[in-house]
Amino acid sequence: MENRSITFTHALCRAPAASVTEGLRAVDQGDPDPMAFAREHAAYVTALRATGATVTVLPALEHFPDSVFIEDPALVLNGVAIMLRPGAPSRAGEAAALRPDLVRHCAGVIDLPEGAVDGGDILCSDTEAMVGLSARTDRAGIAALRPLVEDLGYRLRLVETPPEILHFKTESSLLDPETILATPRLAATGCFDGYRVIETAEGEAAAANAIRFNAPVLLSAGFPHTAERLTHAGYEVVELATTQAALVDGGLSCMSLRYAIPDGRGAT
Ligand code: CIR
Repeated sequence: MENRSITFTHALCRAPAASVTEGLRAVDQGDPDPMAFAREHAAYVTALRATGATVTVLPALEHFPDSVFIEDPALVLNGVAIMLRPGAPSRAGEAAALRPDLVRHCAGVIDLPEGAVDGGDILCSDTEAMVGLSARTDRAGIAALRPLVEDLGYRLRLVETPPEILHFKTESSLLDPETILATPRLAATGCFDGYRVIETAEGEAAAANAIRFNAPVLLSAGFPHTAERLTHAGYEVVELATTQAALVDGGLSCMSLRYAIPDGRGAT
């Protein structure tokens, strides 16, 4: 079976703030422990670096409890950053706070002019960006994003994030250019028609927020049946603890902006 690798040269992460205890969540199962969060985050950064990528960890932003989830305020395509407009009021300022870093790291920076879009609602393949309408991402934002994405050589396809799911990528991830890992309920919407879909195992929906980062698939620990499915399909699986991020509705994809810069520009 072909498992074409996706090559990322860089990732940007943000250290979790002590204020992550005030992070947004749909259901309160207790606050994350900042020290434990920092340990899990450090292991995550180590796993990204182990693939050979240059990983920059930006300093924590105490004013923004959810800022460790750096995927939400920006999208990087072809080395160009699009500053998004996070849909939660407490997160709206994260894009402006991140912008100077992306000016330093990326070939260009473009601002989404209107609407609301969270990066967690954008799943990119080699050719298209699937953008999920959700409580955080609205039609005005998707309409404003479309020409920006198309100018960078991608199609934009509007999809629906089912109402009970925070972000489209809470329940899906790209494993290779043709294959998506998704929960059965998201796959059942038909939005992945044309892709090969590997479904998470029963009771393991939270495993869907994985990332293919160069050779390995990084998967949250504690989902043995989904791990087995991926291994059986030929993927190298690296399991990482995400117990603290999960308490504030986060997972593996949310904690990095992953991109490729072929000539090493921005390699700091
Ligand atoms: C939030 O509700 O915005 C954060 N507590 C979790 C964000 C997770 N981000 C993501 O799925 N891309």
